[in-house]
Amino acid sequence: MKRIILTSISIVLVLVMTSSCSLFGGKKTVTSQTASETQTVSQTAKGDTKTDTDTTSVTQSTLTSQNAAGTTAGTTGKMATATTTKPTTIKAPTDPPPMSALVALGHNIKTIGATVKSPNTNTTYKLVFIDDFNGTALNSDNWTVFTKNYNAAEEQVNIPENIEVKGGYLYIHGKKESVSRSGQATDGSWHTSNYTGGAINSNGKKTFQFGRIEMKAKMPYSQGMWPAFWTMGVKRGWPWGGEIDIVEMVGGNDQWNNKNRDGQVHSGIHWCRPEATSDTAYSSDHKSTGGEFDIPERYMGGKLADDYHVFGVEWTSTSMMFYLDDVMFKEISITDTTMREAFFQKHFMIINLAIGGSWAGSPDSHSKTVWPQKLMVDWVKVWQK
Ligand SMILES: [Ca+2]
Repeated sequence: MKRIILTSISIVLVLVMTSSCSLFGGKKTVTSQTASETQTVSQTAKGDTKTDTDTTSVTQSTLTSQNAAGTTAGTTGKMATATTTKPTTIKAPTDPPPMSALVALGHNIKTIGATVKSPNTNTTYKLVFIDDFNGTALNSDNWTVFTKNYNAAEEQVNIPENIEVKGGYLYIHGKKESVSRSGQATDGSWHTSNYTGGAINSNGKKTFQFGRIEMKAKMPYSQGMWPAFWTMGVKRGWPWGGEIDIVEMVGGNDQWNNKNRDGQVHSGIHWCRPEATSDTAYSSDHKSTGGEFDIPERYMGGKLADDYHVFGVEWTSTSMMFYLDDVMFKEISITDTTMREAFFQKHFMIINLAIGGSWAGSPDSHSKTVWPQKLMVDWVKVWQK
């Protein structure tokens, strides 16, 4: 939801506000080193209160994922059998991450041509792209540093100095600086800010149509952070070319009393019909849909920033399946004729850390912002048939 312009922001806000409470919509059994434990969790959201008993069985060093049936509205039911088991709180962050926590579906595979089998479609996919962010600089064969703001509502200035590759990770830093800088957005508008973020994209370098596109990363957190891993089509500008938001997160709280957004993933798509003119493409012809996923730890104060996660989309000729750590939480059909251009062309990837804006809210606006912040990416992978 990056290239939204002011006239379409309300659509996004309505989407966010009316989204269903997918509380505990998914479940993971995270294996670690401790014994079984039972935990009772109470939660309140959008008027609903429910109590769940959390029973976690622990085995050795594997991670399995399931979705609880019936809790993910709008999906088409490729979920595993529902159970009442939910995960224990994921362990406190370690840096670098414990690879044993993510062993499913080729998370450790780094060899081009190696295969995995999708749990969503049973399709066998080959690894066709990986950037493991080794070395000491961004690989310019894959990425370009982008210094404009994709959305004019973003408050930060994107600077190259905030893009860092070190120790096998890409860092995109988010800072509050002592000096004010000038920055420009893609719509040509200028702004000044003490906040700095960063962005990279693979436009003209690495582009893909269909497959599984994944990022393993640790999110930033707190008010105003707006990290995202997303794509846009190469053939036409936005929104004709389409947008796939593999993951977005807006940190802190918001004005609708939505607490601890640091534990909530947003995914979705934007598009318009190919025949739309520029008079309507950004307004009445702009379409978007998506879904949210709350990590179970959200209601115990847990954040995406507490650990590394794999954020991905499986993009086929008929649907987009969004998943977190291999748990699919939202499937969107792309068979609608208005989508025949947007999602049937190659897309390039974008990783960025924006700050502020109408959706995220300004730093310190609804809760305290913690500085500095960073989006920390272990790898990006693309798998295709
Ligand atoms: Ca890495």
